[in-house]
Amino acid sequence: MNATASLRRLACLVTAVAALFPFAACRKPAASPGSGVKIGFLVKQPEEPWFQLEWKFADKASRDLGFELVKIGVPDGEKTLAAIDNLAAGGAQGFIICTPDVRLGPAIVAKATQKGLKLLAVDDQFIGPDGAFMTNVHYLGISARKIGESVGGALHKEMTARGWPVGEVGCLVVTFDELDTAKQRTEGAVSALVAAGFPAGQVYRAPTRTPDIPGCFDAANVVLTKNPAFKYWLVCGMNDNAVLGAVRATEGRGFNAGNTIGIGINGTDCIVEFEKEKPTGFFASVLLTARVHGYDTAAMMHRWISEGIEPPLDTRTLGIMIDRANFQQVLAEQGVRE
Ligand code: FCA
Repeated sequence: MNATASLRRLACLVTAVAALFPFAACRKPAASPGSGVKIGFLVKQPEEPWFQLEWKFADKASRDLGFELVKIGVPDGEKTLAAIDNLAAGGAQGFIICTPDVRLGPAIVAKATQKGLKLLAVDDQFIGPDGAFMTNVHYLGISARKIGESVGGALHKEMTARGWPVGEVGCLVVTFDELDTAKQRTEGAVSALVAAGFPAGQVYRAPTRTPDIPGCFDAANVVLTKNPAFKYWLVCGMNDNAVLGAVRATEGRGFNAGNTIGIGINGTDCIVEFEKEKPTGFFASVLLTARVHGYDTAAMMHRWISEGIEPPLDTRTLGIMIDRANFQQVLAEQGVRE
């Protein structure tokens, strides 16, 4: 058989296979830039590297799939509702949001419904007027408790490897219980730590007023002042910023990488810390999947708008532990860093 004949045979085969899958053959092409699909991506803390990375991946989805992405920082309720109005006025068909306050859920849903916008909550799940999760709102978040447990387990493992005398070790947990994903993380960390044998009476919770480095620094300082006897500290919290704030507080009292083990969550807000020449008490972090939270949510919304395919109601993601030894390789593998 010559080349032309085999090409012809191949073409017949492709046509026959396509006939078996009519939906595949007829699938709408991805929306082109001129397709008019416009999607908002609203985040509560645009200054946090985690959210910048979500946006970066959402931008990539908009380029790959050919839609317009509108990124808006929404630090409070007023800005959130105004942003949704603006999106609707600008012709958007849907938006993804990490809300500044989960109790805004009902107001956000009402506004989205009124304006005919599709809605997907990311990271922080809406709470309804009855205090329960709004499980009818599409949501993609992390498996918070499991991730927290991995932090607690890793803290215990590292403390044991270093041979620290347990009686001289305190555990500082920066909490932010008004946000359930934060509470699940810190409770998961404490329960795994205690299950591994760490004394529950040596765990100190430091409730922060604001989920940023200065707030967590202040909260941690209160605990450190009240408990000056410990020679070693384990540190955890809802995310990298919580642990960074607490580690800075331990440093203020003369602690360092030799007697502090801090493990964060996000894996994105601690890169600068890992790049410092001298190790600090910030020992490791769970790198979350910003690609899934940014790219996949945007792609889900795009598919929903352009093809009518609804995303799953509830999606949960996991993470990978990174430290100074492996962060460069893992960040490259995960597409966070080239
Ligand atoms: C929350 C936190 C963020 C990030 C995200 C997955 O929104 O505030 O830092 O951890 O969950």
